[in-house]
Amino acid sequence: MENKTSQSTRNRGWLARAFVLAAVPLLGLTTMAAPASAHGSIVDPASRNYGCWERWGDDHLNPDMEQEDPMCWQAWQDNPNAMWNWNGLYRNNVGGDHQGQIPNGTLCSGGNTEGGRYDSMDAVGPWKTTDVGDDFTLHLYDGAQHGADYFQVYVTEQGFDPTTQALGWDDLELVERTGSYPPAADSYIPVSTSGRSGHHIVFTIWQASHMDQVYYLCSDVNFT
Ligand SMILES: [Cu+2]
Repeated sequence: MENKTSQSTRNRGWLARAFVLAAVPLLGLTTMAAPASAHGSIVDPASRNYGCWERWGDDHLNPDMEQEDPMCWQAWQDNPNAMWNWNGLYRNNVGGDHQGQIPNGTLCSGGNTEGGRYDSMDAVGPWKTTDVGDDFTLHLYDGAQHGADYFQVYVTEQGFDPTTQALGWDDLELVERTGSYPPAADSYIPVSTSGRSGHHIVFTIWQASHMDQVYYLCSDVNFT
């Protein structure tokens, strides 16, 4: 009896190890996949899909996510590639006509770009926020080092409620338009705002320099 129990314990231990070993190459592939399609995103305050990737990328099947982080949950359910390709939320050949090409209600998905891969980013609800003050700095991480012709940074007007309202152009105030940035892995964009409190959306347009490629990035913040 004793032997049998310890045999069965050993077997379970072996099975658990085998499972971990089997999972490691899969994780490796996922990690390897990112640089191949590497572009970039706002990593602080985190864009919606970067935040969901950062918080849950190594644990995205955890059912606790549904309660703890429901907006990430719906995003992972909708299409995990929105997170694995957190750096690929862009449109090409927009010709500077951002408002014409990105309809209201689709700003956070770049106008349903990439065949709708990022549509879950437009979902309305309690996205996790990053605390900021009136003056804060956006951090763009760009593995491809495209540089920028400019960044345009918008913040939702006070009174807009991201947890109940779909985001449209009329909800936004332009708070920063920069000049060009040289190619770099890390770029920083200082922003000054006033008169806001609570949950807001920071909407960043990154016009890359290597070609007409534009990134549309929603970051949820909490003005403290
Ligand atoms: Cu790119």
